[in-house]
Amino acid sequence: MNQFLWGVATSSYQIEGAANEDGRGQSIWDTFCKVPGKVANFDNGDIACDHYHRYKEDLDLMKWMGVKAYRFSVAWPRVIPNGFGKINEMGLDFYDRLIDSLLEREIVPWLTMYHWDLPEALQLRGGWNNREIVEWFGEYAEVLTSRFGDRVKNWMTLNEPLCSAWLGHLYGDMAPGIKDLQTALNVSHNLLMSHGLACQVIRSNVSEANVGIVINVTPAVPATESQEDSNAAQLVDGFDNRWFLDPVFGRTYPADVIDALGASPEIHSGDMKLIAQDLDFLGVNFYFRQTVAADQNSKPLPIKSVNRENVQRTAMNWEVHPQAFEEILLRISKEYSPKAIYITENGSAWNDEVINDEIIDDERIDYLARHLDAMKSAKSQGAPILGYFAWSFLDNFEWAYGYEKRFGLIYVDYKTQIRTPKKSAFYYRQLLLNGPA
Ligand code: IFM
Repeated sequence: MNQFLWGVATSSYQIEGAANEDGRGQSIWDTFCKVPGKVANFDNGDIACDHYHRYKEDLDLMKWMGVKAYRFSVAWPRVIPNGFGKINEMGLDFYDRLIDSLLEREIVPWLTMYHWDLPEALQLRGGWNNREIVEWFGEYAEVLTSRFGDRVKNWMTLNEPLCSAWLGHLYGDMAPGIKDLQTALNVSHNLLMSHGLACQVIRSNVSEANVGIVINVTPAVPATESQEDSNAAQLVDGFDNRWFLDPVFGRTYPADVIDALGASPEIHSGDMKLIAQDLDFLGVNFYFRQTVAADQNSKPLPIKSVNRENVQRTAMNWEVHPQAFEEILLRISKEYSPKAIYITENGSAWNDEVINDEIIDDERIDYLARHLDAMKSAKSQGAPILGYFAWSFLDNFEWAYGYEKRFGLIYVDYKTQIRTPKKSAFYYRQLLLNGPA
């Protein structure tokens, strides 16, 4: 594991704050947070971890931890407040400072272009449901690559398109809070086409670029041995995993899912080719596995989630199952043959408590250790895994859960903004300093 890349990850809306400073435009999350009942405690990202002002202190902590790479995202409305057209130089300046400060500390920047904070101005024009967004995203990619491409070589187009499409447009649990199947399907397609175009822009503007997309994979297992439940698990796998992996790796959308939904995205000639770009790596985000059963009364798919009993669960109520991580890494390697895999997110939320200025988060350490073992095992069996980014560097705004759920290796006291490394941060540091076995 000598050349293995060890890092930490965050995203713009979850940590930056400074939502109304230096010309930043509004994002769909600023709007969504104001909708009653959508976000716990009416929390929002206005201040978050105040990383916009405290980034140097944060990068010093990263350096102390010994990480070699930092995965962050750019807030589209901070750099192009209306989504296209006029550029906000002050927004670009912030990321210049961030990137330069990383390089000064010999931490390699890994930049995600889109981690869910769409400019609200674009949402007013239909957002991801408007095919024109492919061009808007292309323009945004031009701006980022021409400004940062001299110093940033590792690029990720989208983070977890599933969440933008299904959680944002089918279930309505995330911004922009739409609940419509056809919209969600078109959104998934427009997201993936935007990814395709952005890859082309990166390749043409950045020398020696390392280009990928980040997909969250959630294995689905049947609740019982019945054929019906096994079919249900297969469908959920199709909807959650294959739907995004298949087209990115040159296939069509999964036919079994389209049949079961009785609906398909609006696909034009040439679209699938645009999506299927040659990638240098696949970013894999993994958190848990899901158990599902057949349910003929459920829509849009005849499936339901089942709460498996007597299993360990995180504060998100997600089942802890490292073996599922190993299995899906091996499956992705075998079925899609990515040139390289980076684990771009993996981590867990627990009910952390500060006692005598310490946070003893043994459950997080256990989760981390067992998932790293699973990853190493997949790697030793041939999965081309080249790096691991812990989610998350800091406690942060956990979307609909607000600040209630803490995923960080570093504890953030949101009243004082004091950062305190948890026991897991010391564990990760030790692991990186000793050079993991
Ligand atoms: O906090 C999120 C992140 O923004 C995307 N991946 C999952 C994390 C935990 O829910």
